[in-house]
Amino acid sequence: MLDNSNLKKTLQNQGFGFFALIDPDFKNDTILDQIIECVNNNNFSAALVGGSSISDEKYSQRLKQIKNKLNKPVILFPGSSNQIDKYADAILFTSLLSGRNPKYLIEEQVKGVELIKEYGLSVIPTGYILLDSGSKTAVETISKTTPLDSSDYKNVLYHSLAAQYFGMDFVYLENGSGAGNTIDCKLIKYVSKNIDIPIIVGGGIKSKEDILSIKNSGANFVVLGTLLEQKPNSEFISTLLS
Ligand code: 1GP
Repeated sequence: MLDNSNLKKTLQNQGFGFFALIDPDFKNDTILDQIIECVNNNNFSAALVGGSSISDEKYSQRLKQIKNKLNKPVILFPGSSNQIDKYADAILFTSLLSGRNPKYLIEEQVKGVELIKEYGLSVIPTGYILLDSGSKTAVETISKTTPLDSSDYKNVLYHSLAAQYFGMDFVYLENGSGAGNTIDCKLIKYVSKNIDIPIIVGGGIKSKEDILSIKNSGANFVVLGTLLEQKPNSEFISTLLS
């Protein structure tokens, strides 16, 4: 169990680990308990909780369920300032640096700070970088931003360095939830060799091979979302994470 009082530092110094992504939306209602159990029973450092959009009014109720039952830190990963909630330990305070939409670069963040302060959430500043995975993802559609061309290594690095120079604690290279493929490992290696802050990688991870390649490329955290929803089975996930 991680020490919540210094979650950010603990995660930064972890070397390599896993984040479970839990989307607290209506679509996961019937499997939410299974997902929570799976996260509890496996080697996840924390759960990222949030979604691009929530289709009903039960977001906070589900978050409470997650917070009460999960024996790991709950880190909000909000799609907008509306998803800031008290049933969490921390928040991945992201800015969508790959995009040029002020709403996701700074406006939603400014809207969110009052509640973040009121709830005393631990803040983890993170540069969020959406990469082109070959097909349109929810983040792209909702944020109305263009992902970075993942073959332009220098541009991806420069965005990652911007996150570092802003003083952010992590850079999150995102291929989009449910992406057909994972991020090019040569790109991860190139970025990791040239920045000093830890890298979170997510989007389209489906197998142990994917995880090992991403780990060997120098990433610090791998995010599993869709896979957990498709197979919320502790044994399966345990084989994957071991
Ligand atoms: C999305 O990177 C995460 O923000 C997880 O992606 O759902 O494809 O695992 P998947």
